[in-house]
Amino acid sequence: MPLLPMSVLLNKANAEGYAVGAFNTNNMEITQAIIEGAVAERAPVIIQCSEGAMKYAGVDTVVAMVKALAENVDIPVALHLDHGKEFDNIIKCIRAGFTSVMIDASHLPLEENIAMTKKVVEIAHAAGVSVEAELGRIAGVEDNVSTSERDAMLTDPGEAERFVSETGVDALAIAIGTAHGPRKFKGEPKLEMDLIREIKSRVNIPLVMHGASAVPKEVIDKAVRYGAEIEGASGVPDEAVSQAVANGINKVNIDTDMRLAMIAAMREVLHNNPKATDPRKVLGPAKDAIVEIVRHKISILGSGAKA
Ligand code: TD3
Ligand code: ZN
Repeated sequence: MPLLPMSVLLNKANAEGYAVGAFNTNNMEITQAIIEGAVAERAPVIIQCSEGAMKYAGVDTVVAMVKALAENVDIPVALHLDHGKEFDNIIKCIRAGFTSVMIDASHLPLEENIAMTKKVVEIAHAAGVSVEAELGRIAGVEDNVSTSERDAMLTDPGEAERFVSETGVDALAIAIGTAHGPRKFKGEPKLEMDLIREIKSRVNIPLVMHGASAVPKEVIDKAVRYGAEIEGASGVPDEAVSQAVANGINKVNIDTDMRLAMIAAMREVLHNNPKATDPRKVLGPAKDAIVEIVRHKISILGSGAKA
């Protein structure tokens, strides 16, 4: 199928009460794995690309690759820019054929976030491209936030209501206590489930959960067994993601789990096959490991058999 605007996938998910998986890519094997996993589950899927991935792979390469793979399958696929911070990058993606962009101006004061988001919505919508924006702050890998800092970062429901009505965004990323990367919580995982409900009751548009990787113990153990050094690993348990979806999340972002699965598989193959000289012998199993992650996530999100 040709690529679809992300709002087509998310509005259906919102109406039917499930979430679409949004998986980050930056090369061919990852993209193939995302599509393969989604096809196996008959699930709509979002392939997303960060500004870092644009730089790594080249925006035209990403578009050509995703289009070629999506056109050969019969599930709905959208191509989305993840955490767009530079206005230039957003325009580049729209021109290159992305069907959705995220404007992440969450680091700016509310008024500036609204103004910037409004501007992107006007341009993107004129091109038939969907827009996701972010309100509240989702911690980064290296951020070491205290409890009071964490609470200050959470999305305010009143602000969310105003933000959505003034900007006209198609989807809103909210801060509910997650963080990006493989070290999300210092102690027990703590997510604001009631906050999701509260925001949803006020805006009723598709809500987005960032930092949703589970950082599975078996994947970490395997990576470590073959030489990786990963300290303080912690992620969002599967049940918490399912509950977030039940409370109103319709898009769930996953990157770290795929990275970890890929690295663990590559380390295992290289360790067990010191004589291997064919990169496909390493990248093939890495791809298969990502397919497993994608399929498992889809089963948690409820998007299987929805294509
Ligand atoms: O926006 N993303 C993907 C990029 C984050 C860098 O890893 C997410 O929200 C995914 O978060 P996670 O939990 O996979 O790190
Ligand atoms: Zn994110």
